[in-house]
Amino acid sequence: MRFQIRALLLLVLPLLAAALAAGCGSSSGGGTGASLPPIGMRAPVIAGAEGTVEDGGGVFVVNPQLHVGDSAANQRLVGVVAFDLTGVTQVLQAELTLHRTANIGNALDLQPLNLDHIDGGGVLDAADLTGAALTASVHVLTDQVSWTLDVTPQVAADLAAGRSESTFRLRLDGATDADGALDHYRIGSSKHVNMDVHPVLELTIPP
Ligand SMILES: [Ca+2]
Repeated sequence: MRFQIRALLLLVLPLLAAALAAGCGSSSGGGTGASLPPIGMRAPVIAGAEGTVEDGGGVFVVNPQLHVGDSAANQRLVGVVAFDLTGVTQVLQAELTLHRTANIGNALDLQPLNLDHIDGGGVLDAADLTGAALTASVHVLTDQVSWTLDVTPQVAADLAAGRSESTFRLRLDGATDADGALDHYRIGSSKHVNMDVHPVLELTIPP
């Protein structure tokens, strides 16, 4: 009889322990996940995919400012900023901040200033000016010193499409006023000596 009881206990106890462990696991796992807050992070600028592109093929990646408007040769200039999404799989919120550092000539004559979402491919090239936007004029900007812009749908679209970067193009509505003089906005790039004017993409991601 004693052997029968012992055999029964040996059979039942491991099953009971396993059931308790499974119950505790699911309970504490759910509680822990629910209590963690979202994470805030800054996506790094991709230096080689950021800069100014000139109609006619000029590509400028080292300047401390993006030039958006036209050149003295009456060629359109657009600015491009790109951010590395490596390691990011989901985004709850994305906020892009840009800072104007100067207006040269009559840039305001070529307004408004448009922010396009483009597929930049991780490197600045002439196609960033000529290529069709993924979404044109995501935001139409008024003349301010700085802009803070919601780009959550655009970053989410990049992640959904498997792109490892988010790229935005700044362009004025008018290509050129053909006056043979520089007319452009200058917007801080990540190469500017003043870090306060660098472009910033703040992400909020799940824990
Ligand atoms: Ca001009």
